[in-house]
Amino acid sequence: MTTINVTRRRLLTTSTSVLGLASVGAISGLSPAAKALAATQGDKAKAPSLPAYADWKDADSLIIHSANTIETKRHAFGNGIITPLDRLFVRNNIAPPSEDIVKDPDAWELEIEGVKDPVTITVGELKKLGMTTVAMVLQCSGNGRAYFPSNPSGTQWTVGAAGCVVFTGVPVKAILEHVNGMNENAKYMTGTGGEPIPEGLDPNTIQVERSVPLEAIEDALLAWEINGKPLPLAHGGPLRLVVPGYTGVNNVKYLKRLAFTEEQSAANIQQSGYRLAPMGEKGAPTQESVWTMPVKSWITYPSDPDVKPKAGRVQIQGLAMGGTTDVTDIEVSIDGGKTWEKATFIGPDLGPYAWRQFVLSVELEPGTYKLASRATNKAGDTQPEERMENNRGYLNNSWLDHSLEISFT
Ligand SMILES: Nc1nc2c(c(=O)[nH]1)N[C@H]1C(S)=C(S)[C@@H](COP(=O)(O)O)O[C@H]1N2
Ligand SMILES: [Mo]
Repeated sequence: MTTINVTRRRLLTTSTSVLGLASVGAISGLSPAAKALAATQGDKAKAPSLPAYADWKDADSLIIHSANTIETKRHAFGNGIITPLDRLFVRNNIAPPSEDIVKDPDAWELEIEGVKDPVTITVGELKKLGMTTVAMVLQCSGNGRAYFPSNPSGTQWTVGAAGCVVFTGVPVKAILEHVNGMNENAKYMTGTGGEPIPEGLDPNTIQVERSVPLEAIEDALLAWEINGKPLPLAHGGPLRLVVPGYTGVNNVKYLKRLAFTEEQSAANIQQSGYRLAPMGEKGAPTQESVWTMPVKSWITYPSDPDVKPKAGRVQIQGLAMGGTTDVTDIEVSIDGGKTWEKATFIGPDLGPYAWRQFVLSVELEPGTYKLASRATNKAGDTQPEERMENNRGYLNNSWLDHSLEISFT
């Protein structure tokens, strides 16, 4: 069954790629589990190569959808809790700025507005204001989009537009202290990306500028380091707004302006992009913005379509995240969700925003099993069986969609 699916996918990829269509979404007739497996491996035969700004990444671990959309293969998260940088996904909505901006990171300038004492400050100066570190899941709003039966437009991410990383920088609260607080009328924290905007273009059409509610300030930081390394251009260097618990897009890279605003950004990416639009409807400011992440988990082992797992004693492994609060429970099913067994969290607990590794030790007869995982967080939210339908395919946390059909020999 696996072989057939993969073959079908290759054929479809060949025919649709000419038109520039996303490949995985074309496999609409398959069950979520079959889609999940077919999609895990990307397309080795035709994989485009890594773009220059990310050419230091490990191509074998990645599905290169395009120069600006690169995902981690399901079996390539590794067995540790932190996602290695060379395997971490990359997403740019528009082309990234020149590599020159990370040559002298401390010289990068940030404008701070909507505060009592507005200031332009360098990264070098920001480093004197305070320091914090957070371990957190960075995840694209559209991660899991490939499993929506409605085939929403956008990158056909499966599970790999996510990683657990460690950011280090200055707390936003420390910055606010430095500028004597925000303006009284402020309702949002707005971050602006430093991509150059072509002359003559209305910045609102392409500028990556996102607003988040003020409650996000509590744990937010401006980061210059990721996993112990200076923030590379691909991940937003020299300076990135980091908002733990919020989806990828709210973590603005190449941050050139931080503002405390009464209104949300006027940019399209805020007004109509990243909205939970009803099916068939365009995004609009009246709809809910894609901000916080829901509870979610997925199995990572076994999931390599090139390796046939052996029956007998098997350690089923995966990753589980709480979203904005700790993940507290994890269950695994080997029969497609008919019955569930409690799995065990392993490894360190790096706080509410990080994911946790889990394992379930089982004895399996040869045969085909449908593996699923279902997480619950501290707020009592459990992963639903079905995704929440929305026009652009955001926030998929359906356990069924992320399940996998695996044959053990
Ligand atoms: N300036 C800027 N920030 C950005 C983006 C962008 O295109 N430009 N893309 C966003 C989106 S949609 C995601 S999912 C994350 C991806 O982060 P990563 O490339 O470090 O994995 O960055 C976010 N921040
Ligand atoms: Mo994203």
